[in-house]
Amino acid sequence: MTKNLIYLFCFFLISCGVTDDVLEPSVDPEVIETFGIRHDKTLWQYEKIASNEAPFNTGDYPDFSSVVSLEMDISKNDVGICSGVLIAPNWVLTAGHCVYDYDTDKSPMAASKIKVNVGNDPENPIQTVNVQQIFLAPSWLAKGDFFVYGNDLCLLKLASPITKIPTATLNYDTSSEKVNAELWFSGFGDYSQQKGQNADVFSKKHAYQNILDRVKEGLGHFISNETYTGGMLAFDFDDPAGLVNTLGDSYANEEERSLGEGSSQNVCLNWEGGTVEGDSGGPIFMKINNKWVVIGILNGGVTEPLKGIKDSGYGDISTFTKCSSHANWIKSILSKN
Ligand SMILES: [Ca+2]
Ligand SMILES: [Ca+2]
Repeated sequence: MTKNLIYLFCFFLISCGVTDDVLEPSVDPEVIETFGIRHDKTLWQYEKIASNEAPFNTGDYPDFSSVVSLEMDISKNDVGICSGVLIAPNWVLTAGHCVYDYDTDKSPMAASKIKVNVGNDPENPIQTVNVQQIFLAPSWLAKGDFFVYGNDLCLLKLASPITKIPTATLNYDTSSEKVNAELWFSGFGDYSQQKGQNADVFSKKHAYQNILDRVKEGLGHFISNETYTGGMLAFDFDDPAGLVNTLGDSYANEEERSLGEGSSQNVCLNWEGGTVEGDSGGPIFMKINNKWVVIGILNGGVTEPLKGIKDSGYGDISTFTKCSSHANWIKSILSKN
C-alpha cells in the first residue's frame, strides 16, 4: 500500500475558558500500561470474538458480521479509516466526523471518496461497495464544537446492496439504554501499537465488552430556528486490578462532566476493552428483549480523564452518539430515499 493510513477519531472540543484542576493518576501508568485491550490477553482473541468463531457464536454474543470498515480517500497521500454498521442492505450508519473532507475543509466529502468493505479483514474484503449518497444528521456541522450535542451521525446510502451479511437492528426506544448493562463494541481501529502488528496494513475487525456507565439525554441546541436534541452514551476502560476507574472516581474534568452525573464500577470484564483510533462510527450492541441491538455509534473519547493516562489505555473514556435520540431522522431518511 502506498498511501498512509489515517485512523479517524475525535475528542471533545470544548472551549470554556476555564482551567481545570488536573490530578495526577493514582497509580503509575507504567505498571498497568496497555492499548485497547486487556494487557493480559492477546489481540487475536478479540479478533476471534469479532469473527463469531466458537465459542463466541452463541446468543451470549452479538453477531458482529454487520460491522463494516470504511475507507475514505481523504487526500492524495492519505486513506482515512472508520467503522460502520449495516442497518439495511443498502444503508450503513456511521459517525458524522468520518465524512469530513480535509481537502475542501467541508462536510460531507463526495460520496465517491468512500468505499465500504465487508468481512473481518479489510485487506481481503468479501465484498466492496461504493457509496451513492451521504446524509449527515441535520444538526451535525463539521466544526468540533458540536461534538458535545450527541449528534455525530451519518447515513451512507450504498450504490448497490450488501447481501452477504445480515443487517443489524437499531434500537429506537429512547428509554431502553440502561446504565450498568453489558455492552459489546466492534470496529476496525488501529492496533499497530500492539506487538506483531504492521502499521502499513489495515487492522482486522475486533470486538470487546464493557459496561454502560453514562446515558445523557436531551442535548438540545438551536440551528436556524430549529431545535435539535441529541444523546450520548459512555463507558470507561477498567483495569483487572481495579486501580483506575475514571467514571467512578471523584475527579472529572470539563469534558467528563458534560456526560452528566453518575458512577461506575471498577470491574474489568473478561473481554474488557477501550476504543482506538479508526473505531469511530463503529456500533455498540446491547441485549434488549433478548435480542442484541445497536444502541450507539462511536463518536470519540474524553481527553485525558486523569493526567498521564494514555489514549486507549486503562482509564480511557469512550463516548457514543445515542441512536434512539435520532430515531425519527433515521426512519425518515430510510423511508424517503
Ligand atoms: Ca468499564
Ligand atoms: Ca469503571
